[in-house]
Amino acid sequence: MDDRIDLWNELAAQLGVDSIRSTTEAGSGHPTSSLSAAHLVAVLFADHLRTDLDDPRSPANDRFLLSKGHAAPVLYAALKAVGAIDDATMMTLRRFGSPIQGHPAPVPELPWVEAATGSLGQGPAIGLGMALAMRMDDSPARVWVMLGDSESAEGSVWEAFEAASYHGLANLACVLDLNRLGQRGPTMHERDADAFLLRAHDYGWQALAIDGHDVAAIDAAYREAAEQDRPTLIVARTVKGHGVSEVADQEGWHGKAMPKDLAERAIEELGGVRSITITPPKPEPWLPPTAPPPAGASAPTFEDDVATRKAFGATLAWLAGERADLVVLDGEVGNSTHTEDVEKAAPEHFVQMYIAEQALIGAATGLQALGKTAFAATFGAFLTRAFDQVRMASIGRADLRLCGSHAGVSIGEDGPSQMALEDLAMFRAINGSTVLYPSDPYATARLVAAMADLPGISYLRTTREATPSLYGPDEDFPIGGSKTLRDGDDVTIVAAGITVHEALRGADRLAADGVSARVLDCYSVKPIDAAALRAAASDTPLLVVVEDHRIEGGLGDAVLDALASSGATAARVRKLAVTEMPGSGSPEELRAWAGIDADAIVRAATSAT
Ligand SMILES: Cc1ncc(C[n+]2csc(CCOP(=O)(O)OP(=O)(O)O)c2C)c(N)n1
Repeated sequence: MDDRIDLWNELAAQLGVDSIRSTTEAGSGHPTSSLSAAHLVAVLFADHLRTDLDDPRSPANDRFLLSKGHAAPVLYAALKAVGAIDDATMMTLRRFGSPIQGHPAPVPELPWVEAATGSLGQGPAIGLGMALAMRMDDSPARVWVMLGDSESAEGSVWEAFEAASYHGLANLACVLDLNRLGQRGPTMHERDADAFLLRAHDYGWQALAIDGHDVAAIDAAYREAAEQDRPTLIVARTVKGHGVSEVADQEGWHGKAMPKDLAERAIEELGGVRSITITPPKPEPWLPPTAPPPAGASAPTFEDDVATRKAFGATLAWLAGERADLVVLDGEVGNSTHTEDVEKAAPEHFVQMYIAEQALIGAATGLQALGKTAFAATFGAFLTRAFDQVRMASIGRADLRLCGSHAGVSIGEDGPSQMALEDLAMFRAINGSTVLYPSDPYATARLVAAMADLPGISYLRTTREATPSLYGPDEDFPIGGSKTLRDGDDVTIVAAGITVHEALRGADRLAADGVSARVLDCYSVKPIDAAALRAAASDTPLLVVVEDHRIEGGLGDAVLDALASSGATAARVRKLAVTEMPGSGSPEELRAWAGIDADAIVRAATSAT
């Protein structure tokens, strides 16, 4: 044991020294946040984080998530100590083109990092998703999440805590680095460990406090966490900048690299540069469960008028029988989004996350990191409150399938608090995203099935009200495509989702007046069918783009972007969209009020021709 204690202490000193070396070389970074966590990380990597270094993505491996992602130098130092990266690579911290970025991000060169962190408060929910994935596969692996104390003011931390105990995730532990200081000064609770212990107990966690620089106590706490029948919080009392007397426990040193002379003194005080290498413990032998064969059932068919949200649920329920890796998460609105169809048909593929959208997206991110095909759904309006989680998932190269129901003013009487009116803009802005907005059940079914195999962040927007089928079960809906539902050469009406039905009504009325209108169903808002739009712009003198979304950033802007980047066009473009604050009313009244119904389309088409 004494040998181990010496090793852990020496390793912690090395992690601290390496954090100082890399940040001083970079001229920026967070050495003091790394020093407070050095003993905690050293004991974890040396004796508790069971990892097959030859197979970093093995589902049998334990996972470590640095929720306080700014302490990345200590993570990179630990990866060096286990031989995953070399010293030279570690020393490229924060350099242009280096995989050793300022905050951890899962780039191909770093398979040991599986989620992006650095926007604080997100690690616990991602860890929860990973722990869920492990439990679904009966894996004996565990998840360790390291949190900052100032970070723990984030509500998203506590959303995840509550969900983790509700789901009985004994394979999840969080280590809270209670170093008293945040970015600009002391935290709300400073050294009050009880503030966190009591809260964790209330949330159904096992919780204990230790001295976060006493390696024997850390080891004992990690062992205890692994034996619990519930998730565990270890509150570790630490000192920010520990071991370096000139900065320890001092304000004003957060996020600052030490100048060279101070770094030299600090390294000397910590006992100098070391080159200890450690071999992490091996994971327990474990074989992934054999996936049941696909049921081979046919995709759902639809009769009468069916809302696209209903088709979404029916398609997922079918997919659950075809794909063992499918997991569907609900934000306690499954009877609205229709994910309840999955809960009924295949409860083992369903996870209830309740009204905690940040935890919903975080958990989906963790599930997909461990190989699950995760779909998450709630009202489109409510996904906006998890936009940062979506943004971070995209930085983390996550494959997320998201569905927002109750799009636009068309939800009617419930009023504006329930209306998704900014969601297209939000999801279009995500790097590499796919944004889909089907107008009928068959388009929905095809697009949902396609989403299951799409990389990156994909978003499906669904409609509350029932709409007639426009297509048959054999119609294809390639991503990036569109459908020409009417041909014409006086005007092109570009629509998606609910406004496709208004566009068809408008086109019929225009036809009666002798105006021939082309109707494009742009079910793929991103990527958009630029070729079809270019053709429309050269064939017809006017494009009327109509959408149930705010005028900023939605379909209209997608059309303009496509035309602008494809070169000049002779056609004029008019955007019909929501420009003022809606209230309650019937869907028809609200579409008329917003100027996005058939009448408005006819007016726009004829006043300009
Ligand atoms: C959501 C979010 N808000 C603000 C920041 C900026 N920020 C980076 S580190 C930090 C302080 C973190 O303090 P703490 O969690 O106590 O970690 P420590 O560095 O003290 O270990 C802040 C405010 C951020 N990265 N994410």
